[in-house]
Amino acid sequence: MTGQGTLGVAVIGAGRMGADHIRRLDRTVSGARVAAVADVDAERLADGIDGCAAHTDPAAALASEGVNAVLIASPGPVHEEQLLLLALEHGLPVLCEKPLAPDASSALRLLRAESALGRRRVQVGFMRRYDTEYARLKALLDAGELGRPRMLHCRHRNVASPPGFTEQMMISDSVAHEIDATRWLLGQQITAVTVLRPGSGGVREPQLVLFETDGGVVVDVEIFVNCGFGYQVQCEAVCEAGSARIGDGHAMVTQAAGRWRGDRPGLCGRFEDAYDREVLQWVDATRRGEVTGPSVWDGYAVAAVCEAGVRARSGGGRVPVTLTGQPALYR
Ligand code: ISE
Repeated sequence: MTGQGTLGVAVIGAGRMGADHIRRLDRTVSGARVAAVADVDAERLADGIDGCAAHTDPAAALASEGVNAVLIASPGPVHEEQLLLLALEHGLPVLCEKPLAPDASSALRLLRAESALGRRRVQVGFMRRYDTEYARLKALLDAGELGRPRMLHCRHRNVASPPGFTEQMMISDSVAHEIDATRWLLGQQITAVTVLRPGSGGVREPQLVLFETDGGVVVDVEIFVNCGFGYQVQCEAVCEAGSARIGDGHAMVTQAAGRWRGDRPGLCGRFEDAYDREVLQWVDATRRGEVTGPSVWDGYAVAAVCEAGVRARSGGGRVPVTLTGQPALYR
């Protein structure tokens, strides 16, 4: 689709993220409508949305009237099959929630399939790039005012992880954001990963994940997915001539009885705007016939670093990351 008309989006998979995107497309983002939903709970989710078809089968949702783009929010392991069918066989533009694929070889197959097509169809949902604070930090680093970056110190803390969240997912689901943010902020590739797991026993956290980049920058990430005290995502860039930190955010500061207090937003509050901006920009670009956001190459590079991180976590020490050559389509 190019230019005019409302984008009819089929949302595939309507768990927490998918349901959130359905609401966003229906109520917040202009220029698009939810034309179909595919999920076991599709009837309920489509209820009340004008002209929205409900299916359990993604292929049936795709065939619904008025569908000309797809938002995939299903679990990572089924992304390859759905992307190959939807984006690469039917040529539909897709916004695919992270992870692009559960492992590097699956991501590599998608990379090869899209580059054989010779045209970008897929955007990967690394939404931190759409966060105002991250964007300001990136602009500052790009401007070079602080000199070259030497280190990034990142903290990623969740109040509690959902049921079924494994230790491996601390890397593939949570640190995946810092992997993408590191590559994007620095414009460099991650070349090695080390994971330190202090303590002993079952799920050991917080853990420290270290990246080395091809530009000589070292990045540390504290990942703590059951910290119990608040959602915190911080990043401090230490450069040759200064440092800059984001993520200290608080919604309101109260002063009373000789004390001050700041309220910390939760996951949705913290990144709500970023998700809105991500989906809005995807809709706008898709209507112009373009794909502008994080690419399948980014999704593949993150998957490769995650895989190295998972090996490093299970006793692999310092694990190097080797990427395949970057296809011309993504340069
Ligand atoms: C979750 O999948 C997210 O994307 C959140 O942004 C992150 O904070 C959380 O750790 C992940 O599990």
